[in-house]
Amino acid sequence: MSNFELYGYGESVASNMARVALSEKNISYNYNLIYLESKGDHLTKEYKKLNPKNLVPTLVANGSSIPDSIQIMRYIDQKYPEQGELLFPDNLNKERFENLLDFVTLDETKELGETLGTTAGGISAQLLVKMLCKRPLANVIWDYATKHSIRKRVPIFIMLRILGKPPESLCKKMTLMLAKHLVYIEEVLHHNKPFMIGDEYTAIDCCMTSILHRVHEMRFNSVLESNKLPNLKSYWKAISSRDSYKEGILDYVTGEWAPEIESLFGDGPNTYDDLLWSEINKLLIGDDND
Ligand SMILES: N[C@@H](CCC(=O)N[C@@H](CS)C(=O)NCC(=O)O)C(=O)O
Repeated sequence: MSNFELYGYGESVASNMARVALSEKNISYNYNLIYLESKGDHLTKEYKKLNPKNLVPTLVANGSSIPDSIQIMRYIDQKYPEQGELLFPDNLNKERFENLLDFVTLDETKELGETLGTTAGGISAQLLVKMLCKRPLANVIWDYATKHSIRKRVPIFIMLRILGKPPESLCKKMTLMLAKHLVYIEEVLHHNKPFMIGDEYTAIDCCMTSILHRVHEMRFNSVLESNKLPNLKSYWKAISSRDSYKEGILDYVTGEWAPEIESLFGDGPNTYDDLLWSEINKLLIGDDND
């Protein structure tokens, strides 16, 4: 029997971050699937007691609840420093580490698109709406208006459900921000070392595994396989071949998204793939001219 209960959703960037970290630390847990937009399990009274923000993931460890992916990583790393990878090594440049970590976390206090972490959430807006549309409008309005703790999200969710798809301007903005942030990551990885911060695998790489999986899942995968971004290509190859990619992400996919992704893109790339590439090309030429 495990002492840990994890509450999460398969196709959730933050849940994937936490599960990759748990896998890297070789920690087993009982898993509780919390459906988000399609069912609203995160809005129940019971779940809110565990996570007052109504977000996933939450780890319950010996009766205490830890309601955030990065807090979960810090907790398990402190509790088991000797087990698996050390996710927060103390021999590194602390400021650089925290800045990069901040750039790759899914921080609900930041604007969508401001960082790579929030952009990973933003590029799946079409799927989020598809999930919301599985429920009657009245239920969505009632649940979000009366139960969601992050008040600023309430009108956004309701508006998206009414519209039935995200505004084109939002999808374009997220695509442009993705281009900018990925070109920055390409530069960060220019150090010719295997991981984001250098030779050590850290919490930043747990977050990056989840983010790049989302990029892949949303059919922007050509950016992860292109020689125009060679550092990103070899980095993705390295992190996606670790056991934690399968154990923390692939093994937990609910399957709710796959048919919707297919209905959006058929067997081709994301509708905004050309926009992504034209922005990346512009940014790369700009870098060459510097
Ligand atoms: N800072 C939090 C962010 C968690 C978060 O935003 N989770 C999303 C899924 S990836 C969520 O629960 N969304 C549900 C909602 O906003 O209603 C963490 O890293 O755990």
